[in-house]
Amino acid sequence: MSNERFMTRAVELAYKGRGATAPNPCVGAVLVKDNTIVAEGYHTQYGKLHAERECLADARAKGVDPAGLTMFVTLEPCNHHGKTPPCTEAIIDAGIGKVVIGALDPNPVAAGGVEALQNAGIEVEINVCSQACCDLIADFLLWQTSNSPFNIIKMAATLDGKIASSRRKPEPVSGPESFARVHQLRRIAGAVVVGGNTFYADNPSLTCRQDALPANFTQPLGIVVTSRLPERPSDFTLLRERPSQAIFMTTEDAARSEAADILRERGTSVWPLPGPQGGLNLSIGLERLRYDRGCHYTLCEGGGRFAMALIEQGLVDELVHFVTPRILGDETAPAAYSGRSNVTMADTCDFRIAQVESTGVDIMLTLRKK
Ligand code: AOF
Ligand code: ZN
Repeated sequence: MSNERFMTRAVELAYKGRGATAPNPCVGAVLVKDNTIVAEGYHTQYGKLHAERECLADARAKGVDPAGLTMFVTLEPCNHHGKTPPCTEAIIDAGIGKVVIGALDPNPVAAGGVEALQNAGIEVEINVCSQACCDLIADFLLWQTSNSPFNIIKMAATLDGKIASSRRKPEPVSGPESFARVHQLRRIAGAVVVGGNTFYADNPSLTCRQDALPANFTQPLGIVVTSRLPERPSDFTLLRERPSQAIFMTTEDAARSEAADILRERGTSVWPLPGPQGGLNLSIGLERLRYDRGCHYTLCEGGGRFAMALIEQGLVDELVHFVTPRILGDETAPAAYSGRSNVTMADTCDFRIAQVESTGVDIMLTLRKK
């Protein structure tokens, strides 16, 4: 196996911790002997052992002597005493011969690992699969440098880019495997956000529905972004079943209305958002979700206009787009991204494909801003 294959496995392991490590990064590590992976580890949860120590513990449990072996780790080993002692120490003490690193640590407090390892006589190679390893910690970088949650947009569309039939009934577009992946995203999300059109047309519950949810699992908050507040909250599943976990982000005028008071009496929050000409400044709403409600990840679902508004406002850190091999062929059916007019190819919003996965009969594209 090549360096890239080993690092790809480390990246895959790291993603298992996604959601649980916030606001720290997801990190994965593998130990290689004679061109074979002999031990693996990843950072499972905030405050717990780092990936490198998990990997060394796995080696010990399997009776593997790490001395002289090569460790592949997605992030530069930390060189500081934080919640855990420096990983550089553990690597040096274990007698590791070589360390291959995916991305350097952007956290100035923990950085310096490369130098510490080299000073101890360990061979170090950096930037192996660096794009994948940087993508892996894009959330961590954002949390360190801004007040925003990491915002994921989810979209599922037919080959012709449609998200529903023109009857707008809430029918599944993609297959069950894609649906399961969406619920994995809802599981890590502190809040699931939809636009008013989707809320009124689909009456969504915005919950994570998975078989193996832990008993203490907290459902994501349900957020509705709309200038129009519901008059009869009890008509809606979200507001009937968990009113205090729902938040309406709306105009300053609507937030002063009687409908807003009715919602508040039932325990639902109504947050006014500033915005010119009826448009809402969503970045303020998202930041408030992180700061008032501790949401590290937000998941925006549903609504082609809503998705386009987010993209135009630069509020997409990750776009998860499912393509299902079906064609509607109806121009009047709603499109995955809509609401603009008179645009030319010079005005496109451009992305880079970071990952392509098969989810049953569908394809799941993970896209990043270019
Ligand atoms: C992690 N997991 O596997 C690695 C990290 O507060 P601490 O002690 O957990 O340290 C967090 C810092 O350690 C983090 O900012 C990052 O720079 C570095 N590496 N962190 O949470 C890991 N390897
Ligand atoms: Zn560490």
